[in-house]
Amino acid sequence: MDWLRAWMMPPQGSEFAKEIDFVYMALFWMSVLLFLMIAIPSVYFAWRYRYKPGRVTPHQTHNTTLEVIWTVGPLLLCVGIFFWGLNGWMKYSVAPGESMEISVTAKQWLWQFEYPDGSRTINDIHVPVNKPVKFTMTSEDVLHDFYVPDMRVKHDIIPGRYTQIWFTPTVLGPHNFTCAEYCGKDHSGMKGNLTVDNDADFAKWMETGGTEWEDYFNGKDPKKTPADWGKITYERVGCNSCHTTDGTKSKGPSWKGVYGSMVQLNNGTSVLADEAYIRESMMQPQAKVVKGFDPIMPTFQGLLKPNQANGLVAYIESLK
Ligand code: HEC
Ligand SMILES: [Cu+2]
Repeated sequence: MDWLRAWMMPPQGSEFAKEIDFVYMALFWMSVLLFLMIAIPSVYFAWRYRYKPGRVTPHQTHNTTLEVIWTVGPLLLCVGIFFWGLNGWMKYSVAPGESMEISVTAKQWLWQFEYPDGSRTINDIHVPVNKPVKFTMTSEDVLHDFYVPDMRVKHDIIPGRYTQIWFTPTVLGPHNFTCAEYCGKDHSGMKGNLTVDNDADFAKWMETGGTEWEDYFNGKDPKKTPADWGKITYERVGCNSCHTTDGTKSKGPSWKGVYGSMVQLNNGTSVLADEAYIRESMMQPQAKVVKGFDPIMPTFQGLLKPNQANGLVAYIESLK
């Protein structure tokens, strides 16, 4: 009966999909069976005991055996189905600890995603195959609902609250997701694409990150180089409050022309500004202090996601 399932349901893209379809099809066939068990005798009896002049209906009180069977039988069936469903629900509700976490912010009428490394995307999700992924979701405005049919997951998103879903994708390639809670004028356009990648493609995708949200709203090209990410990070985490990129001295030295130059330090020595030096300056700024400046730069150890730190290095490198 696989053809029937395939015809009734979207493709199966996750481990949940198989289990949920199995429960669903079992309930479907039970319903078909019960329907036939009631409908066929009803039609038959209506014909068999139809009105005939002179036919007298015998007096019936009850039949204890029959009544016990048709009460206890369905009762056991329902209790069984309840525990079956509960078991699935428990699994569905609690994500495994090793899940990759993606934050979801829904708003009228688009989806914003943020990855553990700080990459952000709009209406576009990439996940690695066969690894559990957890979505922590909230809304900026009204009720929305995150629905990924192929994965058989769906959950309300509520402003001011966080809800979660998770799944383990098993089928490579594109899958759809959509908003499943009417949320206003463009609700029907609130959808996007989830791509399940193999590990190599996923790593490659993570390196470039996704669409920057602000750019998306300004209608700009979503593809970014690491240096582009560095420029965004420079502004976002506040390096720009002490560093300029045009050669002007601020609270800290300008980044223009630093990369590859010999930097004079306050201890009288000098050092080549290579990638290692730039990284050390971000993570342990007091290790080597530039001559003529106070050691006021805070450490960014633990505050920068890997893709942000890589981006900053690339950005500084690009400022010839
Ligand atoms: C509160 C001000 C302040 C902030 C914010 C700040 N820096 Fe600095 N930074 C300095 C100062 C002052 C120096 C020079 C003294 C020293 O080396 O510690 C410096 C030095 C550096 C150097 C070495 C530059 C050279 O000419 O050799 C690098 C690289 C650097 N910072 C990167 C960063 C990055 C990346 C960020 C943001 C993630 C950042 N800084 C944020 C104040 C700041
Ligand atoms: Cu919506």
